[in-house]
Amino acid sequence: MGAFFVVLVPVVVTSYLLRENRRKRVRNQATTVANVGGEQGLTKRNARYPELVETPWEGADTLAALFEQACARFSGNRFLGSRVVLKRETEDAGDGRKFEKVTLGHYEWISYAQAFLRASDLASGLVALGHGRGEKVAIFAETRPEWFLALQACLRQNLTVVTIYASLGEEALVHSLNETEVTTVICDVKQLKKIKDLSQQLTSVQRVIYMEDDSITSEPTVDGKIVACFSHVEKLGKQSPVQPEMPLPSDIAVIMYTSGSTGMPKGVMISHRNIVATIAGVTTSVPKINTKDVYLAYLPLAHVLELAAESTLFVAGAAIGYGSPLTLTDTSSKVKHGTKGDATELQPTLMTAVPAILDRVRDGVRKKVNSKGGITKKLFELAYNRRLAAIEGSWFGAWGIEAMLWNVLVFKKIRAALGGRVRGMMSGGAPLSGDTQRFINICFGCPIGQGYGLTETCAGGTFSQWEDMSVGRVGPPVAMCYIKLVNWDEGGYKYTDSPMPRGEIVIGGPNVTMGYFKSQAKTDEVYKVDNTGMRWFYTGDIGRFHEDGCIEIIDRKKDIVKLQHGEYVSLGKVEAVLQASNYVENIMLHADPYHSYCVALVVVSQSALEDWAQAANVQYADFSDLCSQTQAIKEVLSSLTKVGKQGRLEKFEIPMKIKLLPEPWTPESGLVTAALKLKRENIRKSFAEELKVLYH
Ligand SMILES: *[C@@H]1O[C@H](CO)[C@@H](O)[C@H](O)[C@H]1NC(C)=O
Ligand SMILES: *[C@@H]1O[C@H](CO)[C@@H](O)[C@H](O)[C@H]1NC(C)=O
Ligand SMILES: CC(=O)N[C@H]1CO[C@H](CO)[C@@H](O)[C@@H]1O
Repeated sequence: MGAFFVVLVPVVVTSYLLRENRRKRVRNQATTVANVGGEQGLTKRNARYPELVETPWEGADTLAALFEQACARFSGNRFLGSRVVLKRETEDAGDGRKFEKVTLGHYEWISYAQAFLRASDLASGLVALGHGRGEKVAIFAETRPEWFLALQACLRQNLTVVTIYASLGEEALVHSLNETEVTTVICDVKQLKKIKDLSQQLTSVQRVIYMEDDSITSEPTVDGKIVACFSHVEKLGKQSPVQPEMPLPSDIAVIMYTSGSTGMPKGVMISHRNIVATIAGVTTSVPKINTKDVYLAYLPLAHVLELAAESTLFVAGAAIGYGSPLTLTDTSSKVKHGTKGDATELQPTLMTAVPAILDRVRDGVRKKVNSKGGITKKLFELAYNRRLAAIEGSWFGAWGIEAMLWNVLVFKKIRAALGGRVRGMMSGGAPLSGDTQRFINICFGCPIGQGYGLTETCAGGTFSQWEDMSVGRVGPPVAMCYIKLVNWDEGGYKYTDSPMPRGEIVIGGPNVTMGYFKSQAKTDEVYKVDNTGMRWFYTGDIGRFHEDGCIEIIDRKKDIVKLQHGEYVSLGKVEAVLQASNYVENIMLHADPYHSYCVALVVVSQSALEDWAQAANVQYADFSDLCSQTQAIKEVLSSLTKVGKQGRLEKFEIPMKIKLLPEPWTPESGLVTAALKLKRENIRKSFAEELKVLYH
């Protein structure tokens, strides 16, 4: 017993001191107040640097220059990896539905030097194919090495690249290509079909270059356009090389079309200076990215988050292995049973994920543990709660040996699902729930760096510190930008509020983009230039500064509705709380200013509701029938009320009536954005009838 204490006490004391030390460091280091121009407010910047950072290293002030220099620095290193499809099969699910299953090979890599040669050849090939100076190229494809090579090829010729989410509708596609007068489209085979169908309307497009894959059986054609495959264009370029035309920092590198919550998508003009500043900033936020890191790339590169992440990794000389959301793990839907998913094959050290994906990972693990039941479940719960207590600071659980024990006994198997080597994840695009953050921290044993940023700020904004274990916050400003809070009087938020200053988040610095393409009026609404020439973007998000300078997003400007009796309801805030109900897959709160209460549309979790129905002995024909039953509605409503009360919502904030929807909301249906944020206007329109009934 005595010996036990001799060992235990020093361990506990040391770990306590280490933790206190870490807390202090976080508190002291995060931010300093900055003196800037523009609208009055409270402005902070990252305290680790005396000035905003603008480039990762001297002389690398465009993405094209960075690429050339990184490829020379790391020439022999592995750079871009991908897997070939060995076999495609169609499997019957038994209920008439058919699923495609693929068997994929090992990762095959090209080095930095090879990537540079291929991008240079492709750049020359574009010229040889007739693409003119100053004309724009669109890349319209899923994430893969050729996407990245195509981007770098264009930038080397000072060509602006237009990017479009693959999930935007046809109308949006035609609109973006037409508005930017794109003459060459580089796409994958899947998107080629779309281009073919729409070719009549794509009047400016003259050339289509497709990235070949194993599904091509004959040479495709598109009416009235030159069609060439990727490798052919590379070959053309090899035969007739041309001098690069390197861009300036102020030249536009990318026009990124993002789905607005209303109307046609808007093209955000991102300059080389913008992207380079973002890379410089993110590099300072993720600790020690280096040539040994392996990154699993699978999110759309047409999303600024992924573009920033991959760009940051190549500047560090890391290896980037490409995968897809449908083949991510051994149990992903498209992976042939018994073969390896991308993560287990690649064994990445770093990954990026949007909160919706992490939520799914969490639910998947929970479901698996619950289905095993018995001792497995008990052990998991014990381990989880012990680790949770440790992370949240109860002194005993921080004991390192215990953590090791749980890792070996319980978490190792879970970690193996992502290859077992992940040392950090980056999350962005939407707020991550505290519950999911903790779950990933514990089960995968790695920190999650949460970022807050927008396409309009080239992903720049804030990024949480690796060692900061608190939840619900998005960290201090990244080293390349200022974060300013300004008053929003209508919502009652002031930057002079105490103890925490609150207000609309305004982002300024070299990362702030040049505005929306051909849309000066919209640009002027949300961008402002101050008397020192600094650009500021008004995000519409409401945040507050914690004592250590970290930002917490607490509200959204346009999502506030004033009810009949004058109470303000913040839709986003309430939805975030109600999301905690296990019945909720997705939820949209609706508040009509002409009524005194709220209603909600709830996309229900099929498994949760059916489990309840079975336990409660409720009979139903099919899931959609179950969703319409009064008893089911009552059950979900009472669950919402319960989590609402736990989340300290006011009575008027909790929906009084709800409609259960059996069908999920997907980007294809136009009800959520590609980043899975609600498109309120579209949802309101689609369910106008249901909403009317709820207010009846
Ligand atoms: C790059 O292209 C843009 C648009 O065509 C042009 O305005 C700019 O001057 C070019 N930059 C250089 C360095 O030639
Ligand atoms: C394409 O753009 C031109 C102007 O650049 C416009 O007149 C035309 O209506 C547009 N067509 C479509 C299909 O959007
Ligand atoms: C175009 C732009 O926004 N330029 C600004 C970039 O940031 C620096 C400060 O770091 C300003 O001086 C520039 O005006």
